[in-house]
Amino acid sequence: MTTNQGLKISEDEHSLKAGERGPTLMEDFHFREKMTHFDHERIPERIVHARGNGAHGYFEVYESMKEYTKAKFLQDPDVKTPVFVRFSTVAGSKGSADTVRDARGFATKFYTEEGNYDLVGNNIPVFFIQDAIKFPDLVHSFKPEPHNEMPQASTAHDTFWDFVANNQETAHMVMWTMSDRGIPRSYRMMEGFGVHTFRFVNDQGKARFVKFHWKPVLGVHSLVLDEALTIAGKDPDYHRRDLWESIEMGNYPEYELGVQMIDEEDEFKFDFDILDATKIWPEEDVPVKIIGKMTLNRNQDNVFAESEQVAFHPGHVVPGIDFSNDPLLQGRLFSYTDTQLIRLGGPNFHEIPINRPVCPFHNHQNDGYHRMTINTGQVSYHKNSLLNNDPRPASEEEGGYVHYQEKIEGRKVRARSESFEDHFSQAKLFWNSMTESEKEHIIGAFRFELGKVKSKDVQQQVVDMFNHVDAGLAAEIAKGIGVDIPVENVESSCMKSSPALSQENTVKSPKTRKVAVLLEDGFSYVDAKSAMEKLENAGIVPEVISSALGIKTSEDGKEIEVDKTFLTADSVLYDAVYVPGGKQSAEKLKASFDSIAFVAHAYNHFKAIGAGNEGIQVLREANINEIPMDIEGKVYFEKGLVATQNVNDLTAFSQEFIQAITAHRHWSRAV
Ligand code: HDE
Repeated sequence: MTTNQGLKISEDEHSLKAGERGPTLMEDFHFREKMTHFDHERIPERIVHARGNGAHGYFEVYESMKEYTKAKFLQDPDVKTPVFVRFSTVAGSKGSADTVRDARGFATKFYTEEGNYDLVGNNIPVFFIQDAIKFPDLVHSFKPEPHNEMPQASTAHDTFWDFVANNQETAHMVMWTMSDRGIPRSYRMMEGFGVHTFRFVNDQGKARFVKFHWKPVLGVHSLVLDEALTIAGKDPDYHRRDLWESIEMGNYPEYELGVQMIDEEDEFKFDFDILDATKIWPEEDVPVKIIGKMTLNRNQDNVFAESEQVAFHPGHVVPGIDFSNDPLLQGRLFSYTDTQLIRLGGPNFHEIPINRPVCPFHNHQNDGYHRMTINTGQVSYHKNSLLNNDPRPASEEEGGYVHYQEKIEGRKVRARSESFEDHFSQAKLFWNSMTESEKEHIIGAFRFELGKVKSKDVQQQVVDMFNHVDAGLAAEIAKGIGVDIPVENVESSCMKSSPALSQENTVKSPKTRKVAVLLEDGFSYVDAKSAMEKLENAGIVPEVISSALGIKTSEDGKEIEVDKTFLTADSVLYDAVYVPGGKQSAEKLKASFDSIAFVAHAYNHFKAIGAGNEGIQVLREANINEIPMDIEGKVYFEKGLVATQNVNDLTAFSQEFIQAITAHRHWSRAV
């Protein structure tokens, strides 16, 4: 151990004192250095997206995208481009819970040989507002209210909904945040979207409009609201833990990159403006071309050095990727560098290891706070003769970035195009695309959020606003929060739906799902062990939960180690529950409030539940009575409940159970 000057430290537990019981001396440089450094450990948290965590990985393109873009990292399937991804919530502080209802940030830094490219996206493909000048207002409205700093990490309060009702361009994104997308099951199971319209430019100079999509290989899955709220207390780190543990276990998160492209000539062919960030390009109209895959395979070494200090910026582009005139994007292009200057303390944040390009970089920018590199020599300006004009700009052929020469004509006005005026058609499109259970969740979310709003007037304004989306939705919200059901018929006439928007149509996979196996002494070893092995073979992760840590012994004297207890675990932290047989074990579980609550909550949260032999009685004790008494020698499978009685071979049971887990949730279950 040394001081920061490299001096070896002989002692690190006692400050230097005048006598053993005397005052500390000013000359104690070691104490002063240690304490001063500690006093300065914090930097300002991000104004939005403060709560986040990341991982390293790589990106590979499936086939050359030369026809569409000259971006080097999209040319060669043999090239692995290193990436760092930071996932985040938007509203909460750095220490807030992961599972709050919110959009999630999904920011990717590609360390390409042509410089860093940042795709700074969200898990929702649209945004609340259309023009960046409104961003400070939006953020002020959803942050804790200034007079009492409440509530934390939540939009369920008056100012946010007042903003919504008075800025109705928010309608579409509000539908998304009130949907299941607002409470993802895992960072590994959510989509990412670049949101804005960007441009691809190929080496012939031909440009196309492009939108970026990340599609998780495990599909898009969510929690239910009650579960998300409980997890916020039981494990506020739920999403970062899930990401960390998956990578540690070798279950590397994977996302395919997709692009939607529109030819420049087709810019005006749509019934929405493609520059409007409150609009999607429905996938059925503009297909998503899958072009590559990102794999996250390495956890960070130090969260501060990496997640906290990483500086993303939508303006970090490479040749072949350019901007559009989306007024939200244009404003972002200013804001991100500006925020890093205060957050990271000066203009040299590109020298922080996580932000450093992997290719060489040199220019005449010098000095400033925290300069790391030592610029040598006499010359720090361009053009010069003393250094033979070095470094000099590169031509386009040499890889120099040349902005796409879009022809612009117009008058300077503070205005918005009329083509940005329709706020409700796509909100309705989203609603039309939901299944019945997804619609119920949206209604429930509105009732929860607006139920916490104190102003009756704001509540009524919001209901009246969403009457423009769907009269049935507005009426259901109104009933739940005790305001008037609107009578005016102003519902959007949009009849379209987009199956790609419903999570019911997503990829379903059992891989990496967590199953709690509840048992006590006297459990059936065959039930527990052989089912667990089969689950593991399907990529599922079972954990044994019991009343105490240590070893549990089966009815035939075999041992199993307990992973967690009813005190340290909870059903909300698992995707499914399994109760193996064994008379003594089942009796003890039946007599315990904790184990009964565990099973009952899993049932109420629509999760797969498996039970073998006496384990079925534990389900009955939890008031789960669907499983008939006479399943002797058979496997029962209905609404995510899978049970078996006196069957020697658990293959069929395990297969059904795995299928039930794969389904994610069983909405047909009446709760
Ligand atoms: Fe951001 N946003 N944003 N944003 N944003 C920030 O930059 C901003 C927007 C997004 O993990 C800030 O470094 C403006 C849309 C992510 O480090 C700040 C506008 C989308 C992250 C900022 C938007 C995003 C940020 C705060 C309206 C999805 C976290 C700290 C024009 C496409 C990145 C920081 C990370 C962070 C400004 C809207 C995504 C203040 C002005 C739309 C994922 O610069």
